[in-house]
Amino acid sequence: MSAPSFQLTGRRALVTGSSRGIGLALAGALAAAGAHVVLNARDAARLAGAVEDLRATGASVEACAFDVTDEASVLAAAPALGTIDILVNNTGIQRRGPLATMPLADWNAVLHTNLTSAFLVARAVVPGMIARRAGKIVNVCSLMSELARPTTGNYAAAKGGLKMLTRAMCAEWAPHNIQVNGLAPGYILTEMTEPLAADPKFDSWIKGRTPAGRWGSVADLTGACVFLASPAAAFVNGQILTIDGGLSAVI
Ligand code: GCO
Repeated sequence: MSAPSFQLTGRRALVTGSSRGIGLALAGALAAAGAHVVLNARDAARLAGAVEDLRATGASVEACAFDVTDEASVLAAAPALGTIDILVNNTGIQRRGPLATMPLADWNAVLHTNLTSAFLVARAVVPGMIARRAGKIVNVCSLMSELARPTTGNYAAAKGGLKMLTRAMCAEWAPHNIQVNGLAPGYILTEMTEPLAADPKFDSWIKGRTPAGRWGSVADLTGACVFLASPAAAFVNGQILTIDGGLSAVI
């Protein structure tokens, strides 16, 4: 019986929203596992810096700047992307506020960026995966795909939708040997959560509410992403792997 392979050598991986934070960490881990990674963001200058940083670690990496929320931008970028064997739909924003007074612009921005973009980019790369009868899609969902808190209604709706989009993609694309799964980070220290961690009350609540007693780091997410992107997960499909220090397991 051969050991399961976590090797990604020879695979090309696109990670959306990967100029910083979780996306850049996931891209670095996929590269360390042997993949050639394509970084993506709208900001070409920030992307160039991320490419240099990753290349300095020995990674095989390139950049493709396009707006994942814009259908025309995604379709225009598709030829330049080349073969994509692994897609990580990571792009996400947060626009917190009470639903009762939330501007439609804040609702639309979060739903479009965190949910519709995953549909647009997957729709662009999946024909190649179907043709090759092989592919991996990892949608970066959230603890908020299952749990909500006040002022994040748009984000929770988008991430809940992304969980079900993951299952819908599984239903349609698993017959083509494409494994589609989700990663659901809990409270991870990133630019998005910095204001929360800086609030002593919220910081203390998270540490008390999380069995592991700490915030997560982007490094806590990388192993699970490599696993889901690897041959070792060939029979894992439509699953959401939650990485939250146990927060969603307890009351
Ligand atoms: C918040 C946070 C969360 C985290 C993460 C939790 O305002 O509560 O931004 O939404 O970003 O998604 O899983």
